[in-house]
Amino acid sequence: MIDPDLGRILKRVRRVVVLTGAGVSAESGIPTFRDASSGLWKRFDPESLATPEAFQRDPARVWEWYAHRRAMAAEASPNPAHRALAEWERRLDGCPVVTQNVDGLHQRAGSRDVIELHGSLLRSRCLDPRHPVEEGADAVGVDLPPRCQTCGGPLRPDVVWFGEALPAGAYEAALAAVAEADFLLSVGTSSLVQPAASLPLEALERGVPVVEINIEPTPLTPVADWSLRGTAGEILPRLAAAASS
Ligand code: BJW
Repeated sequence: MIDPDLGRILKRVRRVVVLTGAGVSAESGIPTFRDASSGLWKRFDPESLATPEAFQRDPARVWEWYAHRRAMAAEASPNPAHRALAEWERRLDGCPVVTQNVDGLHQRAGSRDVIELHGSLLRSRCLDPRHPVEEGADAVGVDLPPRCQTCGGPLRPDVVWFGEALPAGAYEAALAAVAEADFLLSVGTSSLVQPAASLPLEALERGVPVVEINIEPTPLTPVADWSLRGTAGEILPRLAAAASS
């Protein structure tokens, strides 16, 4: 049951900006980062894997983790949450998806306007930024780390590790999307990692309604206009349907 006030707002929205995190892909079978029972980082210590220093120390170990996650992403399919957003985009004037996920599932569901804040698992790049990014490089079954076709140096996943800057222009594009939106949804993110976690706060400062969808409370919960408790795959299709009814 959707709150009647929220239902009324949904019927009027024309441009929705959606911030997504690992929880959106959980129902596709991809473990989240910080969930107590299934979080990827209970089995793999993030500090030893998702930093540039870790890669310098032991690139093969870091690649092992990413090769495992690439294989998981390749086997996964978009779930009802990804599909609801792609369908919603077709009916609105705009529905940019600002994602912290690196699995490519929004694009595979059909979303066309996707801003990847933390890069993509599906690409690799040389430590030398002048060398071309390699699409779809497959780290499975090759000696790790895979090697740059230009210089033979070690490739790294084209993702953003802690302490690294976001891809050029990505955060600015996300801020511009927030500035143009009349509604912001924050879905399946723990709202802990900056600067992504600041986007809903930017929207609130502009008076744009903010709705959170999460199975657990987060630091955004007390300030969001609505915080809907449940899975993205259950709630997003209902919100999208309410918007078009
Ligand atoms: C469901 C569900 C279902 C489950 N339905 N919901 C102190 C203060 C402020 C900032 C900092 C600080 N110290 C350091 C920083 C900066 C740092 C940061 O934010 N750290 C915090 C941890 C404190 N940030 C950075 O370093 C960023 N860069 C930066 O700041 O650069 C500055 C700079 C400028 C110029 C030059 C140089 C530097 C970069 C951050 C990069 C984050 N990278 C990672 C790895 C990406 C690659 C990879 O995938 O391996 O990104 S870390 C990890 O966290 C990953 C995620 O995208 C990101 C966010 O996680 P997310 O998506 O929220 O997942 P979870 O697991 O945390 O939460 C899942 C949620 O879903 C939970 O709430 C569940 O309840 C819910 N859920 N199932 C709905 N079915």
